[in-house]
Amino acid sequence: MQPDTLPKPDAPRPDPIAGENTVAGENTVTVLTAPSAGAIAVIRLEGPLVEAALRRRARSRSGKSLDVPPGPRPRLVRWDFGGPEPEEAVLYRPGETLLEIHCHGGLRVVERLVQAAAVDGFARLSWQQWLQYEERDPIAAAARAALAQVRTRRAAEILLDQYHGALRSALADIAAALSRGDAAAAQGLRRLASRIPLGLHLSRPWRVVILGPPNAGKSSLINALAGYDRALVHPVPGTTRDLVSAVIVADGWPIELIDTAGLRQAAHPVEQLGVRKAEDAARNADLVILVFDRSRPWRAGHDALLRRYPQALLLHNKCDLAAGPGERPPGLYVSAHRPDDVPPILDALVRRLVPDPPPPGEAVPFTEDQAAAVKEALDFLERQNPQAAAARLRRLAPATPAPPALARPALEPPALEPPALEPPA
Ligand SMILES: Nc1nc2c(ncn2[C@@H]2O[C@H](COP(=O)(O)OP(=O)(O)OP(=O)(O)O)[C@@H](O)[C@H]2O)c(=O)[nH]1
Ligand SMILES: [Mg+2]
Repeated sequence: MQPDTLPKPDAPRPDPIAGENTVAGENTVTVLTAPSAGAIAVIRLEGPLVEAALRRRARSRSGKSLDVPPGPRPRLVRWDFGGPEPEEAVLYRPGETLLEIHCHGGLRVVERLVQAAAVDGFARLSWQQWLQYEERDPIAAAARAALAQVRTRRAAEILLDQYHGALRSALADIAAALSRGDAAAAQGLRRLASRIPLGLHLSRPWRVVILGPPNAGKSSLINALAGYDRALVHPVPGTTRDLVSAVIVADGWPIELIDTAGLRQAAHPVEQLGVRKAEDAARNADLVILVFDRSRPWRAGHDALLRRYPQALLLHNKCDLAAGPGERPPGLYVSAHRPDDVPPILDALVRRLVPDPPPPGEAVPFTEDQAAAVKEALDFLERQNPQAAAARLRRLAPATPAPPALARPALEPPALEPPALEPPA
């Protein structure tokens, strides 16, 4: 039998991972839809207090109290959340202690319904916390959370592979091979580590910073690559001052392009600030593109830039014009004014960022925690300690996917003192 009285605020909470329920014994409220305004929001109530909340808040059109037994059929009700007018909602109650409220997706409506649930004794659980309970496998939980952030289908496919077990089984295989003293383990572990940069970028675009002398055509290039006029273009050198970014997709990978102020000893203090910002952005970039104006003479200062950014991808721009004097280092010869030059630039970008894309089903670590664990395991192995390496990997993916390794999320206490509900009829 389900308890029907509200918990005392200081009552000890039961262990959330003791039972089969996602948060056994706990009363929680979670917004399952995206944290922004939408047409419909889904609010999930879970716990022994669901029945009491229903009795308190579910009303018919005429305002009568409604019985909503568990079952597959959704019910259209008016949800009396304590406001001037009850809110129309569709209720779905798949189990005794589970209730989904599908209501208007306006931010205020959602917040007021959540607050009403808090008054009824339900603690707020973020969707990320809810996933950790819901998914007993921490890698699957992390994959689902990351999937909510991805921008491209290709990134989503890789995360879905990890959700379905690619990373989990690779970790288990490598750990077993390490324990056996199998030499193949080292290779597997190195391969996994080599996937880390890609994995961390699946839900966070690569950052590519476009640098070069003033007037080289940097802003024209970001516009050409983005496919729209993102940045101001002007014949006067020193036009761009702040960082201007555009997120694009190239070959299925999310890439943030950042246009910058032309690099020169600027006299104007605002331009100086822009140059400093450009250099800071380049320090944190995954790749720098250096753009030079091919119609102008090649200068010693350009060589200095090459030495400063030796890994940069070089573009010699304005190739539709006559070439300026001077021998140039190898690079791509392009024109920001020629649409046909865009695909080869994107190809070159992608080859630099993802030189070896993973085949379908390949294991890819995709969170900072996973990356750290793989790197630590590699460290242990290099220090001739394969058993410690295996143990580190096993901690990342416990053999039985029960989540005792998960820290129990801190639950917010109910916002207000919960009023008593009537005892069951
Ligand atoms: N003919 C030709 N002109 C170009 C090309 N790319 C840019 N331009 C012109 O060069 C001038 C400067 O272009 P921008 O894109 O503003 O150059 P920038 O490097 O962003 O300049 P700053 O922001 O001042 O550093 C503009 O008049 C552009 O139209 C090109 O490939 N061919
Ligand atoms: Mg510019």
